[in-house]
Amino acid sequence: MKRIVILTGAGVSAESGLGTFRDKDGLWTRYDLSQVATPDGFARNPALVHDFYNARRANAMDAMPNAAHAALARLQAARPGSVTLVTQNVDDLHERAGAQDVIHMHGQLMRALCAACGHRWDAPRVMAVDAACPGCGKPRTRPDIVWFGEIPYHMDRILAAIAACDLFVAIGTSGEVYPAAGFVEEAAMIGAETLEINLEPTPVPGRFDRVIEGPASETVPAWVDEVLGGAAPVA
Ligand code: BV8
Repeated sequence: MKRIVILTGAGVSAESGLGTFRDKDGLWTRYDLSQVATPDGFARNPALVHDFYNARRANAMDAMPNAAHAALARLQAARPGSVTLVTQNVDDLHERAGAQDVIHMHGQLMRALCAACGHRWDAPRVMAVDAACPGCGKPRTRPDIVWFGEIPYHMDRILAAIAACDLFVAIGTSGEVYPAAGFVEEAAMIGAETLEINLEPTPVPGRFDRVIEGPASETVPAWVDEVLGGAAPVA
């Protein structure tokens, strides 16, 4: 049984209506990343950061998983214990499509974190700057999101899964943010096959053994059918 590690990015949620970051009208073209996705930005203007994440949380809550999310959940269910699903996304669409044990390396919109005591809890739909932490009572709440300059979550677990995998698949990610962008090299180094599924190939030619181009809601279900059904290769 092939051990598969899958890394998803914003492209897998694009067809659910959630914006990507670096596409033409992406989030980073409308917001200054340093103001809303860094610890300094939060220290300088926590209200702006909460507004940014409150808007994205509402979008995510109102969005529906798409066929790509459903196909990945189907693959996991068909291959229990053989599929590790890592996501850079902070939405919960993988879970709402039925995926289990999703590894959110950049945190989750639906979780809150206390900057004073480290307590975590389910985030309300709208978070406020002066909301008290349910743990310590201090008004230091923040979204449980990994910002630029912060250490991504679950790195040991992710690197261990990559070190033991037969196939690494990157779906809907521009491969510009590290350390996630370096996972494909880690996989290639231990001799795993590498596959990219993206609307258009990322700019580094030859970074992946194989590339399947097209919208995730079409290419991911077709790829999962190929893996499960032994259907003819998609591309
Ligand atoms: C860290 C939360 C130390 C916020 C995010 C070298 C080594 C280590 C670090 C660095 C390094 N060089 C630079 C750094 C620092 C920095 C970094 O990488 N900067 C970049 C900008 C150069 N990294 C960090 O600060 C990280 N921390 O390094 O700590 C360390 C070092 C080593 C080991 C451990 C610790 C922390 C990074 C996390 C930042 N937080 N998110 C939030 O979400 O609000 S990152 C942010 O970018 C999102 O999480 C997002 O998921 C992520 C990646 O973006 P993508 O998901 O790829 O989205 P993007 O828009 O870029 O691309 C969309 C893709 O989808 C495109 O390819 C498009 O073609 C495709 N697509 C579109 N539509 C579809 C589609 N595909 C299929 N179907 C479609 N329909």
